[in-house]
Amino acid sequence: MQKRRGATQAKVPAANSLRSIMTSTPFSRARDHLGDAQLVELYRQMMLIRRFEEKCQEMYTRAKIGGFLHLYVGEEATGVGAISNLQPQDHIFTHYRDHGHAIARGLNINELMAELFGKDTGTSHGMGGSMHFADITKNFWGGYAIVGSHLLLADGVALACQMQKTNGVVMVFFGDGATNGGEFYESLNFAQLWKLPVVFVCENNLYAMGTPIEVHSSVKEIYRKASAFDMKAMRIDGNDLLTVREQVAEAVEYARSGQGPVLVEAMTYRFRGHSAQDTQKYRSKEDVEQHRSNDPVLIFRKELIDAGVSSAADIDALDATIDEQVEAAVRFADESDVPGNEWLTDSGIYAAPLATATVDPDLV
Ligand SMILES: Cc1ncc(C[n+]2csc(CCOP(=O)(O)OP(=O)(O)O)c2C)c(N)n1
Repeated sequence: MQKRRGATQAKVPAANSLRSIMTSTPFSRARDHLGDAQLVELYRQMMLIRRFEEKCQEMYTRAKIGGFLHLYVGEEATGVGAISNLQPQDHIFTHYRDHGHAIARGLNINELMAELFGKDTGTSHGMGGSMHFADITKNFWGGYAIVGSHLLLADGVALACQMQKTNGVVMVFFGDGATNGGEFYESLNFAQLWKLPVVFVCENNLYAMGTPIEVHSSVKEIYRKASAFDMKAMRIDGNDLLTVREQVAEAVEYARSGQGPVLVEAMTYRFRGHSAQDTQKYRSKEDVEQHRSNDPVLIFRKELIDAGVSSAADIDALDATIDEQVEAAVRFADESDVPGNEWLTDSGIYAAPLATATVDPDLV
């Protein structure tokens, strides 16, 4: 059988070996800057995402959750570190691997679990599911299943922020595979041309479904793709929470100050399959195990304990609280009702259209 073009090329280095060529934020510096309570809070968010998703996998296996389920396990440091830099007036768009971003933005986990269970109490009344988490009260615009499509929406909201002078920044998350589509180039071009306040965060987990990056992209260092548009870009260790936090802070500040967009390439790895149904024939168990030794949640946990920020007993207690919260979310989802039929006709997709919006003439 003929080999796929590019399949024999050298493997992309793992995130941990890239650490040596990327600036890593010293723990002590971050501690001085953030304080101990904030460090523990960042850990709490990562562990909440981890436990929530492990429970999702279990509930999927028990057929409590249907449809697709794309887990973020292994990539938590990128989402938590990046989103921790945002203000309430800022906006987030993301792709179908959206659980981590939603939790980091503070969406209610009871409502998120109910959304996965297809219940009326879910964030979208159970009609969006795993790939479409959203909460407009938190400027969390979703969860999009069509690869790359939401990058253009991010530009649109950033343009609104710019025109309305809200001082808001838009952060948009996507994978390495999305950077081969036309929407990626359109959105970068437009954002740079109009100096839109967008932080593009590419979560480079080395695979687009079962296709390794060396097979799907002619340029392996995604951040270099920004150079086609003279855009500021950086490649960072996405598994190092404090590095993500510090580097993305710079990107957010740059965008907020009106200097224009930034492309951040965060090197990371997903420990689970592309979706819950993935048999993962495209990578070896040994590869996955090697990356698991660079688990961002466990590494940060150890750093907190070693530095004396928190005792092992206190962290264990925090983990136990998180487990209880996740169990409570499952109970809440289980006991909630499914949406009624009125959703189809009164406010769902067959409802009468909204009144025509008026446009402020000062903005056009
Ligand atoms: C326009 C479009 N083409 C194809 C698909 C099918 N598809 C779903 S996920 C995916 C891979 C995307 O990989 P990547 O952007 O690297 O994100 P990751 O899943 O690794 O987080 C593809 C091709 C899709 N959803 N939308």
